[in-house]
Amino acid sequence: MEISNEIIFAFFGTEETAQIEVIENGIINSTYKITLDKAQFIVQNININVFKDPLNTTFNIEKIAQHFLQSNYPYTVLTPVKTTSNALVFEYNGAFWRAFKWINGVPVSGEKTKNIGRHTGKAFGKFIYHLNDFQDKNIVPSIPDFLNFNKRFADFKRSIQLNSSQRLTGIQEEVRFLVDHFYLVINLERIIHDCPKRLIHCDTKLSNILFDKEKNEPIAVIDLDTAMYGPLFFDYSDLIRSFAATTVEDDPEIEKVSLNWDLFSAVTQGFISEVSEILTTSEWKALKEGVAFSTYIQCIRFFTDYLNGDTYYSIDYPDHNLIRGKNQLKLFQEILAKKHQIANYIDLFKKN
Ligand code: GN1
Ligand code: MG
Repeated sequence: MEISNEIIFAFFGTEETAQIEVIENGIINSTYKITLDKAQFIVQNININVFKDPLNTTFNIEKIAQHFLQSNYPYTVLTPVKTTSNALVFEYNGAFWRAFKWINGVPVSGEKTKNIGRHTGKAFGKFIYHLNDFQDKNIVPSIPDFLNFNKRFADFKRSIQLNSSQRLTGIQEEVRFLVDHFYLVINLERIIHDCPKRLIHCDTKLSNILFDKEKNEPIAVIDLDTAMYGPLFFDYSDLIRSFAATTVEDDPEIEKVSLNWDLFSAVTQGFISEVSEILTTSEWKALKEGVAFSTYIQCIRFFTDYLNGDTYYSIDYPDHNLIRGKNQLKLFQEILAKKHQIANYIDLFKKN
């Protein structure tokens, strides 16, 4: 979605000196850096196929920002900037736009290290910890059923039955494996039932943390679109999926995909060190039982989109979702293979 001067004017009352830069982060929204004289901002087009209620999605972020600003949250707060007529979202030609204060940090671009892993785990752990006492009934899930795992599976089954893009023949084996592992969802649902619902991030990947360039430490947790009430283990599981993998989620060299133990242990240590104080017995159990869960769900989501003809995720080439699905399937298998080792490692942090 292309940005135009009208949008910049709506938020800042001027567009004359605006310099526009595209920011590549995420596969759902389109993001721009706007520089006006010396001030910088983020302006974002909200993908309304995914976030069907862009105003409430942004309102959630505003409420979380207010909570953080009033607490001793240690990071810079992602803060929405309103339009000159005091609106959180600006509609223009059927598209929805919003702006944020600029945060002077950078996503990690080089190799993932244990040090970055510890910091990343800590950053997402602190995010949850500092929302421990945040009970706002007005938080509306930005995507209904985002954490409804039975529905994710039902959607997957429907895409198999419909086979609308005639792609099923090529992935029969993968589909069978995933269907055979549905018991994971059933087992997890039982544990989740006993876990408190917390405000979690739901997209805990490295690129959603901005680091201080000089100190190489986190300064902000960003991309709060999917922040909603749900089970804490999901954020941990997604952190493992995205951070502890040996390669990126769309690496076509599937044989390269595995779990890097050093990265796994570093990110786990960082995360648990921040949340252990608030974890319930069921949550400890869910961390162990659910470690491969988000990878399984992500895998199903990529294959569902592939079977549906690529209607959800943006793709760079025709088989992009196929590669993503295969890649995540390999990761899922690798995590499953280390499940006991992982559980033993998590137990090391449990004091009683
Ligand atoms: C999407 O657009 P991005 O990268 O922030 C997706 C996440 C997936 C992720 C996989 C709203 O996030 O759930 O884990 O892609 N966000 C949504 O890269 O579906
Ligand atoms: Mg996201």
